Amino acid sequence: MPIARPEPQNARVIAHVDMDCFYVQVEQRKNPELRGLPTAVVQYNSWKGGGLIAVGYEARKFGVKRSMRGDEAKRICPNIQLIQVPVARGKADLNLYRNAGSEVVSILATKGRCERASIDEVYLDLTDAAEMMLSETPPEVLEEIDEEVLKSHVLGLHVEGNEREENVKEWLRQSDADHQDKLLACGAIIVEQLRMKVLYETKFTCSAGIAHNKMLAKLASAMHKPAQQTVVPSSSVKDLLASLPVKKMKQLGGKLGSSLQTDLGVNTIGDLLQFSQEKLQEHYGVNTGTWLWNISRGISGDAVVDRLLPKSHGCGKTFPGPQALKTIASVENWVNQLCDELSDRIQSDLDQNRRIAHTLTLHARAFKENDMEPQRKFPSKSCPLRYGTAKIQEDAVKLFDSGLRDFLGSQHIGWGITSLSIAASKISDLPQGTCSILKFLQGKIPSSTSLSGAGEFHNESLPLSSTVMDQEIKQKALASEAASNDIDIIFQAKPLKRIGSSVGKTKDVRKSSILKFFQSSNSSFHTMNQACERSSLDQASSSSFPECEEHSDLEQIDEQVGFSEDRIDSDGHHNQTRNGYTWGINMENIDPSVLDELPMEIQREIREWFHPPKRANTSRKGSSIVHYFSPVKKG
Ligand code: DCP
Repeated sequence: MPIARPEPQNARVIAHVDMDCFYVQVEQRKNPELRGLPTAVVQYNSWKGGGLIAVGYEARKFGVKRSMRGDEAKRICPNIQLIQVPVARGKADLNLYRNAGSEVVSILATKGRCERASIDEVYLDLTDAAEMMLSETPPEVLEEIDEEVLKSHVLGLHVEGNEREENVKEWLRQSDADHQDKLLACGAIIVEQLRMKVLYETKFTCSAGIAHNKMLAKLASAMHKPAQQTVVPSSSVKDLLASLPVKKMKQLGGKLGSSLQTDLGVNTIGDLLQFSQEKLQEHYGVNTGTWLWNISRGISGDAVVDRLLPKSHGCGKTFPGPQALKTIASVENWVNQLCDELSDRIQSDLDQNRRIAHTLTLHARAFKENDMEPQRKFPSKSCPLRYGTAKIQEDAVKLFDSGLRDFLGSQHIGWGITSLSIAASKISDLPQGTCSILKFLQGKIPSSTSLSGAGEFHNESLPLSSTVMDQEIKQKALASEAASNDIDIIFQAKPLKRIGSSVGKTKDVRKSSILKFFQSSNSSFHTMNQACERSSLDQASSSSFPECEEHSDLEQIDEQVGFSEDRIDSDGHHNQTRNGYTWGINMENIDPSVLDELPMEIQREIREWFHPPKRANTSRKGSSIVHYFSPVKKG
């Protein structure tokens, strides 16, 4: 659903930068002999020459389009060079293109807030840079303006033939323009500089739109391609939208756009102007109605989100027609391959960017054979993500099994899978300090002891259903899952012991920062451990099942992963208890240099353990954590 957001009060300068025929450019850079030749990149599946996924501009002149297959493209452009997308694990491998996109992003991100919107497009908020230019070196004082900036298209500016560049120059330098237009002029100069830098450093061309909001910038970037830029002054917005077909607007390509056409007779965005806000709200609800009213006037307050890295990682494969997968074995084979790729990607995200993903989701498209009822959708299923290829594969297969059970219900009929995809989402930064302390611990704790500790938390296996009856078990398992992923890795040198619920004083752990830290960093410890001890942990957790959920319940699942109690027992040991399990911590021998590597809030909390506020019946005898934290003392 679109969300209506009002424009902020002060004018912004937003750019949308989109690479030109991106995969083709990447292939041409790899093989410069292709430069200047009509070129297209085709899918892995080579049926009828393979489906075209990227078409170079030289080939477009012959009428070659993305919807064509290689054979058809060859018919209308016999010299076309068809390059097959790189292949790995039996499917397209997009890493070459992803990495090329990252090169571009790192250049674009130097001038302002940068949001990577897809593999080859980026939004930039250049407001600060434009304001600064306007106050320090406004275009009107510039002796010269780069020729490339003068090639900009300024919507609403009447330009003819040879005077075009002169007119653009005049527009850029007009001293009597309003502040908004002056900012856009600065934006145009900044974006051109960035585009030139991208070209110089990566050899890629890109096109851009420069406007006061994301919606208008995106519309504009596609207006003049390749290697050009388009500016949208406020005075041109009405004309731009008046003739824009509704389906061209982002979020209106689907059902909502169709409804506007059939139910309201609206064909262009400009047609929406005839409806009052109330009328639109009556038809589409308050939020969507307001959004429609706003966009018809070029109003869109969406912020450029600071994001250089993808929000999630996903990989999928389609199995059209006769290729549909009809046995569990064939599905497992593909799930395993997809998981293999996903695992590599989240691992390199972790290694390169120190980010961890928390949720694993499996989507599929399926059909039932001879099913007379209307086809049900195959439900998407999710579970907490455990790092390590084998675990991801194991969990994904279980998600599939669960989805298939729901899909088939009580029917015993044949089925087929026409597409499979898995995704790792809920990605967050690894907290500072986590890496080094875990490396330290890795070096100190023999893997065999880690097994004993982890094992105690992992022997509850779960049914995959998510019935209410299972809630309690589910909570335990999720907690257990979190424990195996997080804390028991740190405190695992000794087996966790069970203590009675009456031991010690209790406090609500939801208020505890260290527990919040452990909770929010969820699988990070597990992850780091994994890098060194994959196999031992696999063994340790082999009996645990992921609890899976329909996709819509992701939020709920994350909330359920938590701790139940946090205790100081009567011997002065700090005990963390979850679902009846606890471990004892005595702090007196913790090496302070190790503490320095923990996040500040955790350091504070642990230091408080060193010097706890006076309380009755607490002492600090009976160390156990010393074995895990101190590099010098053993046993
Ligand atoms: N892509 C794909 N399958 C699609 C659409 C696109 O694999 N159905 C890939 C190939 C494209 C890249 O994504 O090169 C970027 O897609 P764009 O829609 O931005 O198109 P191009 O960059 O190829 O061309 P243009 O210059 O028109 O933006």
